[in-house]
Formats: sequence, C-alpha cells, structure tokens
Amino acid sequence: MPKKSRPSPEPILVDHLVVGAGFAGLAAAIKLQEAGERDFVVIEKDSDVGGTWHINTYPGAECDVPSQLYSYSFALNPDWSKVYSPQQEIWEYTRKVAEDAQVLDRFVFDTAVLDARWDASAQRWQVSTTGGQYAARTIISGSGGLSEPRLPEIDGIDGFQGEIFHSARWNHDVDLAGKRVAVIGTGASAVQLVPELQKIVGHLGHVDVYQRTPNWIIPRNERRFTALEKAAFRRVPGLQRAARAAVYAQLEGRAPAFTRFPQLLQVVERQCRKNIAKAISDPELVAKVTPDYRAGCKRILISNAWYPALAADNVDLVTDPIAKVTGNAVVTADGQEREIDVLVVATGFYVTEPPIAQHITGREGRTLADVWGEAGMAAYKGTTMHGFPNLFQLVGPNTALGHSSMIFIIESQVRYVVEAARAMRREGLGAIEPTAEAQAAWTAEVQERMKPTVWTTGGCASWYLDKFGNNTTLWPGQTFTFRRHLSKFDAEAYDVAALSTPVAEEALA
Ligand code: N01
Repeated sequence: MPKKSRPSPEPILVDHLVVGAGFAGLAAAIKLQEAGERDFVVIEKDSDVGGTWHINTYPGAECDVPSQLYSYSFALNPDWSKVYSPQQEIWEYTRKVAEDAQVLDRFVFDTAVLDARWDASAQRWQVSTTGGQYAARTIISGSGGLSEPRLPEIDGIDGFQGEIFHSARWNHDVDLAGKRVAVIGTGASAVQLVPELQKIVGHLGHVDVYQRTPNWIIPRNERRFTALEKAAFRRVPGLQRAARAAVYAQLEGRAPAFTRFPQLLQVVERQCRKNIAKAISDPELVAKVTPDYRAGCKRILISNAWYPALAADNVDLVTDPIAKVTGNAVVTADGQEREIDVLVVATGFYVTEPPIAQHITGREGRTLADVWGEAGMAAYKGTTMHGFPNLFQLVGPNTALGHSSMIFIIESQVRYVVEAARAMRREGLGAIEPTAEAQAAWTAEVQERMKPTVWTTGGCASWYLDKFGNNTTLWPGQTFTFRRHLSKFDAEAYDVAALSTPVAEEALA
C-alpha cells in the first residue's frame, strides 16, 4: 500500500526526492529503482499517480497524441482501446505501470512541497512539505508544465453567484443538464469538452463559448483497435514496437515544418478549412472560427466534433471581448449580457512562470522564480540549473513539443538524470551544477534555433512565449536530437564538489 503522509519532527534523509507522480515522476522512480538507486521517495500533492491524467477529468478529456507513442517505451500496452486514448484509460495505464514496477511503496500522496532550500554544508536540499521534512541529496522535479490552472482576470468574476470551475478541476457534483453554461477559452481543453457539454446540457440548456483567438483544428483520425489487432500486439513479437515506430516516424516527419519551413504548414491550413466547411455553412461563423495566423504558431488541435458543436442550435460562439462578469451573467464589450447558471473557465495553465519555482531557493539564497523572473526560464539541456545544485527539472525549459509525444522527452531526461546520479555515486560527488557558461551557451543555441520556427514567425500570441517574448517552452528541433544531447551525463559542463559526508552504501541495491 502507498504510504500516507505524516508530519515528522526530524527530516527524513533520502538520496533522491522525486516531486510529482505523473508520467515524469513515475518514470524517474522506475528508472532510479532499476539503476539500483533505491533510496528515494516520491511526493505527490494529489491522491494518486497519473498527474494531469488523474486531475483532468472534464467530459471528453482524451489524448491528442496517439497512445502507441503516448506511453512508456518500457511498458507498451497492447490493450489501448483506440488510437487516441481517453483520460481514464491513460490514468489506469499509469496506475498499472506503477503497480507492475512495484514502486508504489515509495510514494507519499496528498503531500505538497512548501519550501526547498539548498543546504551547502550538508550538501542536501532541506525540504518542507505538507507531510513533514525531508533532507535529500537530489530533487528530481516532475511537477508538471501544465499543473497550475490559470484563472482569467475578469472584472467581477469573483462575485459570480453560480457554479464556477476550471476545466482542470471539473466539478462532477454539478448537474449540467438543462443548464445555461458559459465556457471561456477555446484551447485544447475547451475543444474537447464543449462538444460533450453541448450534449449534456441538451435541448433545454445552452452553451455560450467565449473565443478570444480561434485555433487551427484538423480532423481527428480516430478508430478503435480491433480484438485481432490487440491480440496481435500481444502475441506477435515486435509488432507493437513497429506500430509505435511508425507513429514516431510519422510525427517526427512533421517537425521540420514547425522548426524550419513554416510555409509548409499551409497544407495543414487547407485541411483545417475543409474541416470547417464540412460542419459550418454560416459564412459569419466560418469567418469567426478561421484563424489569421500560420497554423502551428499555437498548438494545432484535432477534433471532428468541435465545429459541429459550434453549429448546433444550443451553442453560441461569442467573439466580442468579455467586459465583466456579474452575479449571473457574462457581459461583453458591446454591452450584451448573457445570463448563465454555470461558468467553466478553460483558460489554461501557468506555463512560463511555474509556481513550484517560487518554493525552491538555491545556492545564492534566491528562488528559482526570482532567477527566472529576471530573464525567463532557462536550464542546461532543459534539465539542470546554474545556482541550484543537484536539482533536476523534468519537462523543464524548452523541452515541450508541438509535434510529438512528451513521454519521449521525459524518458530522455530521466535517462540523463539517472546517469548523473550514478556518476555522482561513482565519483563520490556531493554537489553538481551546470556552469554558468554551459547553461548560457545552451540557452543561446536554443534561442538561435527558435528564430525561424513557426512559434516565432507565425504571427500569433501563444502561451509558449514568456513576458519577454521568448519561447522558453518548446524544443526547437527533432526529438531524437534532444535525446542525443542527453544521451550521456557530461560532467565537464558541471561544477562539481566532492562529498562532504558519506553516502550509505545500503542505499544501493
Ligand atoms: O489551455 P490553452 P488548454 N479571456 O492555454 C483563452 C495541453 N492539453 O487547457 O488563445 C478570454 O491552450 C485563450 O485565448 P487565447 C496542451 O498542451 C493537452 O486548452 O490566449 N479567453 C485560449 O483559448 C494544451 O496546449 C490535451 O487568445 C482567455 C484558452 O483560454 C495545453 O494543455 C488536452 C483568457 C486557453 O487555452 C493547454 O490547453 C488538453 C481571458 N482572460 C490540453 N485567458 C491532450 O489531448 C485565456 N483565454 C494531450
């Protein structure tokens, strides 16, 4: 059974403290264990494994990356029900992987990091959590790029009298049948949930969708796997790996269009226009949903249901800017007031200012949020930060993708982190941190490669960009290049210090 969190007066000494039990933290736990690094604890603020796939339970939540690739390379699943798996199935997959790997006894749930400080004399991170204190040689943070909901700052929203919730905190206790619902936002989450909502509210209810910027949306090539396919995946050696490799190659083939030749994305725009034309005949609505920037500048979405939902009788797409929210209505800049019972905010997450950074204080007494606040997020190889010894950030700066599966990136980073942990043990190192020069050179190279990308040149404002206008979110290249960069732990790029206190040998298996 997983451990329950319990406040403890004395810090618990661990070699590795993994933060977060989503895809990243779980992979770290499994790979640390495989490497014989058995002295670790995973703390998770939620009540179970799965991260975003446990928390996001809004109707219609599914993955928009094919699950053959949106799964661990070391835990293929022959039982995916369809090409793009639903949330519940992905969450159950993470749970099963954790159980099969027998790591759950190292997980402490319902426990959040309050404060983490580097203690140079002990060469440990002193970490306070809602469940007690830890003193850890390393912190491996898998805290998630899309975990902290961003609520819109709209005049009067706090005074709304009806039910209000974020897409990532769906309130299943609210009966939506026959209700008048407003949805603010038209990103990946809204595109999945609005078509379901349209059915749930039914012909007695109504949905107003408030769109600030339209997205390019291609058809979803969806189909269920047959029993025969599943049996073949299970029994024919290499078949599922080949299917996975085919998906990988197909998605990877798209990367150059995003990173070097954005004009190629006009092909996607044509596909999207056809997707619109198939479902919407009203020219005014067609104009409203057609973006005026290059496809790919914002994440390209996939859906067969979004445009038909917008064209339905019980849905209105509102593009006038929201002026304010009153006790029972949303009021737009043109003065129109639309009464509602429920307000759903599908307005995304804090991505370029991750909240966990406020809780981590490095070698020079400054928080990661302070350091990143000055010039934007930066990390050597997207993983380690100058001034923050022995801290590893999974899904760190410039590691996210616009074209493929994040699980590939996560596994690349986890391999690097485990290599670093082994090198520290082998070489008797107590502290490692990337040199300022190595980190600056890496960041400069990434930003140089960002210049021709569609995210820079595509003519849109996206959450990929920070307040300085820099894209500190996405990896501007092929995923195999990223993996190659992280294929071995490069100690020469690091300032290292010898261990000042012995490490318990029994920590090694
Ligand atoms: O959030 P978003 P999301 N007033 O930030 C609008 C992943 N994901 O939760 O475009 C009015 O994309 C905002 O408008 P604009 C995926 O990586 C994956 O939908 O900024 N509107 C936008 O329309 C995705 O990219 C899956 O002009 C406001 C929306 O809210 C990421 O999560 C599924 C506003 C926010 O869109 C985030 O997606 C779902 C305001 N004040 C999500 N503020 C998979 O299938 C914001 N908006 C894997």
